[in-house]
Parts: sequence; structure tokens; C-alpha cells
Amino acid sequence: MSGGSHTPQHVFVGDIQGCADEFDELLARLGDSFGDEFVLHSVGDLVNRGPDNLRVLERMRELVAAGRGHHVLGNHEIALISVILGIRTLGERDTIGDVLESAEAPDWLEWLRGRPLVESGELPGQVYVTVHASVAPHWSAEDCVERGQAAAARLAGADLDDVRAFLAAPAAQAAADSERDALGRLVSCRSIRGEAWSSKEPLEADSEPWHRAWQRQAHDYGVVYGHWARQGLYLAPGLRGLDTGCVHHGRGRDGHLTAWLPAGDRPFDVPEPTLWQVPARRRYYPY
Ligand SMILES: [Mn+2]
Repeated sequence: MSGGSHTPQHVFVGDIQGCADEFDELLARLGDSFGDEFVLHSVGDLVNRGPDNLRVLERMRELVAAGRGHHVLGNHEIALISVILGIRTLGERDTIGDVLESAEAPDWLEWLRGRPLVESGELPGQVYVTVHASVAPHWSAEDCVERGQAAAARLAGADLDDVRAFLAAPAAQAAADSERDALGRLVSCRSIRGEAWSSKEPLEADSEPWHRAWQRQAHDYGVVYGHWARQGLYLAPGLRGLDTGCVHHGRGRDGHLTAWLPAGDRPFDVPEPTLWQVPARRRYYPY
């Protein structure tokens, strides 16, 4: 049990991507240690590339409904929404057929497009935001929340043609639409170059990881994020990057599901935080 504490244990988990067995193992361990006195925060990408997307979605939805789960949308949820809306076709590596073929696919569409892009709260001594990919370097915590809410409102709009236009906007047009720009930064961005952002890793000399520019701003809030399996676990003051590529197991490295259990005062400044890792059960990519 949680040592007599009256507050629940907060647990932040990286990209799950259909790795339902590993997610269930993590939930079972959390249940053994904390009963139902834990709150799970997902950085998004619950689905795709892995084998069992529906089961992961169902688990997360149950926790959210019970008031014990927070989930922000990742690029793979946006891809799933886009396929259901008919503005994206399935790629060779997409494994979201179990959701698409389910009788509840229309219901999943509605649930997913009602999810936030930014979750925020307060841990002892530190305000935090959870996003899938990045925040713009100059955004305050309030900016992150406001930008996320504005973009999420477009995604949740009643007119599906407006939603399609929002998601399908080409890059040139996206830069002129601040909500489309925010959506991209929140779910896809890895590198930035001045005002511009890219989902690519910062390979060129004039681009850099989004979080390096963010750190120069000396913000007083923490960011929990995922999306960057090749970077892997990233722990720095104010930053908790938790995508350790469970679904990428065997592609040149071991894959894990990683959960961070913040403890103590100013948990984003702790250099060696408590991490629980569940190793990938097998290789998920066929090559
Ligand atoms: Mn991602």
C-alpha cells in the first residue's frame, strides 16, 4: 500500500502502441502496490504498430471513466481518427485494423476526438503539463493548456467536414493556422529550427531538439512527453521523456514500457527518479 499517504500515487507512462500485455503487467504491478490508489497519466500513442490496440484503448477508457486516468492524444491516435474519417489510408506498418473492424469504431472515433491534447496539474512544488511530442519553446504552462484546448476544440467539432479540413490541411496552410500548428507541435514535433518545427530528428546543424530550446527559456513547469523512441528515456531538470520503444523491441535495441512514479518535492528536478519498466514480451516488427 501507499504508506498511509492519503494522496494517490501519480504514474506517467510512455508510448504503449498496442502492447497490451505489457500494459496489463504494469497495471497489475500498480494494483499490487497501490490498490486503486493510483492515477495513470498516458503521454498518448496508445495504439498502432503493436498487436492489441483495442485492449489498450479499453483499459485507458475505463481508468478515465473512473477518474483515475488521463490521456493525451498522440500522432497515432490522430492517424486512427484520420483513417476513420476517410482522409488517410492504412500504411503497410499500421496495425489498427482491430479498432477499424470493431463494431464500436464510430464510438471510438467520438471518444478519441473528445480527448485532450494537453493535460496539466500540480505535483508537490511543480506545475506540469503532459503532451505527446513537444511544446513550443516559449509557451508558458498556461499557453500550453490554452493552445491545446483550442486545437482540441477543432478536433471535437460537430461538423466532421471541418474536422477533416483541419486534419488534412497541407503543411503550407498549416503554418498559417495557429491551431493546426499547435496540433502538429503537440503530437508530432521532435526538432525545431527557429520558428519552424519538424517531426524529423535534428540531423542538420541548424536544427535542434525542441526541448533544448525549451530549456533555454528557464521555465518553471515540468513537461512529460513521449514520441521519441530513438532518443529513448530522457531525464533532465523539468523534462521526463518516457518513450522507450516497447513496440520497437528487437530493432537494434531492447524495448520497454516505462512508467515514472514521481515522489517528493519538486519531482521534475530529481536526477534519479523512480522508474518502473516492463520489458517487451517479443519483437513486434516483422523485419
Ligand atoms: Mn508518437
